[in-house]
Amino acid sequence: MSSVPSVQASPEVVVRHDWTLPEVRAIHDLPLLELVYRAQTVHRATFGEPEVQLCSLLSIKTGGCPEDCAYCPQSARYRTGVKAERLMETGEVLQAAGKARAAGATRFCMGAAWREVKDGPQFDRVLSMVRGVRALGMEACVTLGMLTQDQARRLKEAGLSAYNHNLDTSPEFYGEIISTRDYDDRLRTLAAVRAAGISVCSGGILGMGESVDDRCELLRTLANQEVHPESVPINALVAVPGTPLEHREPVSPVEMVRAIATARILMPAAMVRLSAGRMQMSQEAQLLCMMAGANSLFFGEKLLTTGNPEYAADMALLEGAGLRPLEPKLETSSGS
Ligand code: SAM
Ligand code: DTB
Ligand code: SF4
Repeated sequence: MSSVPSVQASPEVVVRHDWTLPEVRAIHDLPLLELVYRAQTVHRATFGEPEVQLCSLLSIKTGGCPEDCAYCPQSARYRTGVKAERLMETGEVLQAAGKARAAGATRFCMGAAWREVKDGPQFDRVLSMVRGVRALGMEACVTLGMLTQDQARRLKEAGLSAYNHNLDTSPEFYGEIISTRDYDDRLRTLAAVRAAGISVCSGGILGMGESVDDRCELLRTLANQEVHPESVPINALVAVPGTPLEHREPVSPVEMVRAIATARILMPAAMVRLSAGRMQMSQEAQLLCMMAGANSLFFGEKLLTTGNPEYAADMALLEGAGLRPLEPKLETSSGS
């Protein structure tokens, strides 16, 4: 089943779910300007005039996580200076959501440093946050770790638009980065989200020491899902002191552009989000990512625990490039 019935007729736009690694690699390795041109052609055929969705991110439960994800400042196993905090109160979260909306956000994403969701008062509180964000007229996305089918159903009932759960990298490289869960756990949660009728947000991180084939395998795994993810965040590693990856070399902007363009070509209708790592990128590099098909940003001075460009700088960047922020659309709870 395809998620882009309306664009199938355009010859540039190919919607497939059976990509091979050599095919993906051939796209990824195209001469750069040819790659960007093809990605931009697919982008325009699918979305028309370029628009950028502004998303706001809030860490509703910070730090103290039992998992050992080597990139993550919130794992309790590393000394990163991130303190473990309790789950925020619903009122505080909705206040932040209201501010984000006033600043132009149309999607509010809430992250919790949990391995998995446990039923009980904390999950009930997250459900009330989701209901509150939806009542403000924004898309609501949460990322809470692993989920059961029943928890996914309850999130759907609360009106959740999307669930973020990144595959992060290829199945082959995954074990080098995380040992406390495996790739199939990730895929099972994504299947539960899909089965509950919630939009899937799943992407990855560049710059962890993975090969180009690992990046292509990640994108191939996402694109070969029975239904493409509606949202694909592409993060550049933020190398946080105290994590095992603190000394990784920053990924080059051209590598970000190649991954984004490949994601756009493989998953024409997905929102491709230029996510973590923008502090390390020039404005020109970010614009090149948008030319290559990125159509969403997290704005606001903080991601979950690390920094992000200043609001005024982002607005100037978009305005200078003539990129319109996506208008809030009145939608049902069935998602983005
Ligand atoms: N605990 C939940 C989970 O892991 O699914 C949700 C929160 S977790 C922080 C969300 C995502 O943030 C991770 O899957 C990872 O892709 C991204 N992330 C975390 N730390 C990062 C870093 N230092 N640089 C780039 N992305 C990062
Ligand atoms: C995603 O792919 N990137 C966002 C969001 N999904 C939750 C998180 C980025 C986190 C970067 C590290 C931090 O700020 O702690
Ligand atoms: Fe925990 Fe998520 Fe960070 Fe992994 S990425 S340590 S699961 S908060």
